[in-house]
Amino acid sequence: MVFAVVLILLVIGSVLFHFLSPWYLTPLASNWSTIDDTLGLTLWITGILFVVINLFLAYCVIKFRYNKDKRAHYEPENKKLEIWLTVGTAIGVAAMLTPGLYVWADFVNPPKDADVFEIVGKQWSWKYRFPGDDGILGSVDTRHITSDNPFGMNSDDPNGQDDVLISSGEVHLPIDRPVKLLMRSDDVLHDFAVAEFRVKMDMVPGMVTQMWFTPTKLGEYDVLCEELCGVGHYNMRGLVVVDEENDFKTWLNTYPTYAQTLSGEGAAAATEGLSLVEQGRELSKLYACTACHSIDGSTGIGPTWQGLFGKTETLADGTTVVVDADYLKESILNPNAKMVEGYQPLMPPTVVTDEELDALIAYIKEGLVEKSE
Ligand SMILES: [Cu+2]
Repeated sequence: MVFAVVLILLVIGSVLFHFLSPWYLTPLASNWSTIDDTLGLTLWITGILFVVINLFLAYCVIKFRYNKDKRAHYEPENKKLEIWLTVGTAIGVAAMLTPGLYVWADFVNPPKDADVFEIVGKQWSWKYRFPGDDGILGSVDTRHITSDNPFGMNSDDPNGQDDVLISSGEVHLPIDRPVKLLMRSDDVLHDFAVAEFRVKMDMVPGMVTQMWFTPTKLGEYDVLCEELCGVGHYNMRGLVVVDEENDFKTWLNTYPTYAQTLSGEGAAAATEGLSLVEQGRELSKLYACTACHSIDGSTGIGPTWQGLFGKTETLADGTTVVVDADYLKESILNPNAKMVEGYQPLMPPTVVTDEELDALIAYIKEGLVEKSE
C-alpha cells in the first residue's frame, strides 16, 4: 500500500514539476521551430506513458495485493494482449521518430543560397573563418598548421587569399540570413552547440561536419562545447552575436584576410595600439590559458597566475625552481618538462610565436599586478 501511494505521489509531483518549473527550453532564436515541435511531441508521448504506466502499476499493487483466499494463476500467453501492446508500442515509436526524419532531412540539406563559414575547435577554444568576397573558403591541411598559420591555410590556393581569419572565441552573424557551418577539429572530438539556435554538431578530427540555421533574433548567445574533450572542457566557451547586416560587415572588416596576415599587415592591425601586456591578456583568452590557470589566485587545473612570477615552485621531483621568463617560456612550449608538485601533466603544448611568448610572459609578470591592486 505504501508503495502504491509513493507511485501516485511521484506521478502528481512530476506533472506539477513539469508545469510549475521555470526550467524549460530557452526562447528560440533561429528558424528551427520544427526541432522544438519534435522535442514537444516526444515529451508529450513519453510523459503520458509515464503517467499511465505508473498509475496502472499503483492500481495493480492495490487491486492484487496479498489475500489468503485468492491465489495467483499462471497465464503464460495472452495473444490479444501481446498484439495490443506490440501495435500500441509501434505506433508510439513511429509517432516519435517520423516527424524527426522530416526535420533531419531539412537539417542536412542547407539552402543553396546559405552563406558559408567555418568553425575550428581546439582544446579549449574556438576560432572562425569567413570565405571573403569570393564566397569560397580556401583549402586547408592540418600539416600546414604552425604558429604563423593556425588555420593550416594552403598558401597556393587562390580561393584562400581573401578568407577572413578570426582568432577569437566571439563570432558575429547577420540576422535572417541562412548560414552553413563547416566544422573541423584540430585535436580531439568537440561539439559546437548554441542552445537558443537548437543546433549542435560534433567536430571530428580528420573530417568536416556541417549544419545550418538562420538566426532570427538579435542578441548574444553562449557557445558551449558539448562533447567531453579533456580537463578544460567545462570552460570551452564562445559567443555568437547576431547583428544587423551592416554591423556584421563592420565587425568582419576589423579582421585580417589571409593575404594580409601573410604580409604581416593583419598581425599589426590586430594588435595595433595594444601594449605588450594587453596583447598578452588577449592571447591568454585566445589560447584559452585561463580555462585552467586562474588570474585571481583561485585553485584551477594548473597553477594560478596571480603572484606566479618570481615565486619559487617545488617540482614533482623535489627540486625547486624560480619562476622567471625562461621557466615560463619552457613551460608554455613544453609543458611537461618541469611539472610543479601536485599538478597533473595535462597541458597541451601550445604553438606560439616568439612575439606571442613575450606578450604572454609580460602579461603574467605585470598584467596581473595591476589587476590585483
Ligand atoms: Cu571541446
